Amino acid sequence: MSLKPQVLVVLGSDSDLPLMSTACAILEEFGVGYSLRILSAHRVPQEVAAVATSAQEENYQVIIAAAGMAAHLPGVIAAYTTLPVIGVPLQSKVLDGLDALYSIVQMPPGVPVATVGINAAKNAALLALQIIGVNDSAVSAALKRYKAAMADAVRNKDNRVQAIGYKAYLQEKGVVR
Ligand code: RP5
Repeated sequence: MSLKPQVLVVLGSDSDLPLMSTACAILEEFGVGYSLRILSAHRVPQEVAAVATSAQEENYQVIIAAAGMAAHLPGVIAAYTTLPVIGVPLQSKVLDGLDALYSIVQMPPGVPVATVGINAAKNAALLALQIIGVNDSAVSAALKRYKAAMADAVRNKDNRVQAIGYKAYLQEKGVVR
């Protein structure tokens, strides 16, 4: 695994950073380098075009682009590059993220954006790692360990609920009914 930035993470605003910091944390956990930029398709369109155009020659493998509201950032980036672009629609107050989801997912034929769920920063980072893992056996092996740990966690929960019943299980988890 390398710390050389392989993932370009672009946010439409610094207000997107608290949520998207989860994606950065996952990339760090896997030891994959990334660059983080705050750029807006509407407020600084020339900079977006320049960054997207040069991303491939700068050796990025994949781009994660997150934005809320009329979220054109991932689609505009995809227009300027053949690198895979993962779009993250972010929740806004008025339309709850559906505005961003529709803006990102409904790309015209020829310019795909791999859209994850609303606010799905974690899945965006994991999908980026899976793309890198196609040609990086260390990242691929780390992803397999990650999935195995997830499966173990579910098995432990299943064993526990079977052992003590749902009432004690909820009590143990601090869920008040
Ligand atoms: C989008 O508009 C950004 O991605 C952000 O989610 C939303 C609001 O931006 P700010 O007004 O907080 O900068 O472009």
